[in-house]
Amino acid sequence: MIGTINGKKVEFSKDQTVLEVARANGHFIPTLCELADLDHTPGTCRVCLVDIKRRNDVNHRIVTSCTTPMEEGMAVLTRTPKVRQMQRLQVELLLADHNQDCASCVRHGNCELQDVAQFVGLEQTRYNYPEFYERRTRDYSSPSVVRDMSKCIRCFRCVKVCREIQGIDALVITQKGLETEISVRDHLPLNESDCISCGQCILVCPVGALAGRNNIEDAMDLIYNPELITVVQFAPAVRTAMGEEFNMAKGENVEAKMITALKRLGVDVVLDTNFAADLVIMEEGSELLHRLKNKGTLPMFTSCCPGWVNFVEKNYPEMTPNISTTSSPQQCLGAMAKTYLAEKMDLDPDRIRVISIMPCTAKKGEAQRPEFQRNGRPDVDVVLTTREFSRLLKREGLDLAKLEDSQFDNPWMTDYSGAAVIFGNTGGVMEAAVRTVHKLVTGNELDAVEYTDLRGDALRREATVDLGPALGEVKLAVVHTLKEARRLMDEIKSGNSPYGFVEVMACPGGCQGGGGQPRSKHSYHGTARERSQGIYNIDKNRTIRQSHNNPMIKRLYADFLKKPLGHKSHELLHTTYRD
Ligand code: HC0
Ligand code: SF4
Repeated sequence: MIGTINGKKVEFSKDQTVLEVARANGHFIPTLCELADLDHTPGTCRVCLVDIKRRNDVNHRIVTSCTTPMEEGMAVLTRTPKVRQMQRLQVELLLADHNQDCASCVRHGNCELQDVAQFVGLEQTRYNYPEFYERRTRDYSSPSVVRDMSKCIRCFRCVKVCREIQGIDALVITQKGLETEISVRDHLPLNESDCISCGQCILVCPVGALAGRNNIEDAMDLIYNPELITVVQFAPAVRTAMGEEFNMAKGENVEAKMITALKRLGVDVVLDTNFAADLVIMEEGSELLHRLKNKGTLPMFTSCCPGWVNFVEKNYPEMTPNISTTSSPQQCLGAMAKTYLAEKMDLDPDRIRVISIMPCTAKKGEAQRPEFQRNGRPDVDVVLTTREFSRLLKREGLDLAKLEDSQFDNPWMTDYSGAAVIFGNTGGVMEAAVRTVHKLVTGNELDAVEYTDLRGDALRREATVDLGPALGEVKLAVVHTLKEARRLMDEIKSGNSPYGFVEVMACPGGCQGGGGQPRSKHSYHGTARERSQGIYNIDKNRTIRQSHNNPMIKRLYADFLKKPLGHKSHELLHTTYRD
């Protein structure tokens, strides 16, 4: 089919909207509710206005381009004075009911409403009605996610993500007309609701209505306190996403520049969560074998994703014994820093504070769990997301892209295998576990290191691993998104599940798609492929690719832990989740 946009001929197929055809042909139309790759019925923000004239029309009319199908012979104009004036008015109306305290907003400089206000040439807002927005809910109950509905523009993207991608459905639309609000189901505070803190809603929020909890000041208080020894760890998936905040190539590994940045900030010890991922494989792999040999609770679930753990506790409490007792790498690293590292470096454990940089909002809640406090102190003191750490660097005047490279210089807890870094992708924990479990059982390394059946985008992947005559074949499943996890759990509950070991990551794509990662403004997970490939490339280039071959892990066991599942491991690296 053929029509025109701004006088230029365009070809399109039936069922395409004016917005889609315009976008495909390089004509920019602003939007605040529509989001590419989110299957979402838009039409609420009304800023995507265009002028159209159908084939048999006499007059032009102004319509929303996201809801109007492109038709044969249709002439579309996107930038007429009338269109610009109406778009400007629409943005003014949105701002009238929007908290205009932009200077202190977490999205300042990165807000889609600001972008659109600039695009339509708004120089002054004529309307501002605090009596409307001030009475809207501000909810600071969750350790991970802050809801400030005084900034909400009711685009409904968050409702869609929580319902359709995660299958949680914690967010609902309440009231009507001017009173419309996005609420938490049953008007509960977020921390008492079904929300599992994954932060996916934050990734799609165009404004500052949904944000990660801000712990930058808490981290600075620790780093700039001369009495304290600050230890910072960063997660596998942070290093291939953080460059996006500094205009670096998508998927580029910025680990070496992050080390420099942390040193410049005055951090005392820089460690790598990857080291602890290798440690987790030793413990969790041994735990799986123990469960298989002793007819323990199966299938065993991975425990490293705190959104998933929250989900099991809230929805399937009877299955918490299926969750591996091995703590997540974040928590294991904290526990080791305050014991093993303190011993090796002759540091006073009471003066050590651990800060994590994570791609995940739920990790903030994980660090605060009572299970992970020892002698009244948490193993991990403060968690920053990738976005928060980027903001911290920017406000300290550090441009990651311009920093020189540094190497880890701590000799105890920094080395990592390729198996550890792939934890950041969906399927990575399972693949890393298979590499080690195979060796533990058979004494031989796997012929092919890369277990490709476990890779990919499918919401569920399966594989079978042969663990020899004594244990036989074990069926493995890898799942991402909680909607798919719920399906799997219902199968297990009804006795229709063949699996022995299951990895679940709450966020699409695993941690690389975590709710604390940089946003892609015009799509939901726009850089997932590059981030994920970046992670697999790091694995490919590591000399050591199995957790059990990491020399620093070998030394940790020789000098301190003695053996996996030993007494010290149980005390420091294992936990029981409560129902
Ligand atoms: Fe992950 Fe992790 S892999 S959960 O996604 O297991 O957040 O990157 O740090 O803890 O290692 C997140 C990422 C981690 C943990 C690790 C695990
Ligand atoms: Fe839903 Fe996740 Fe947002 Fe909670 S954090 S409201 S579970 S999308």
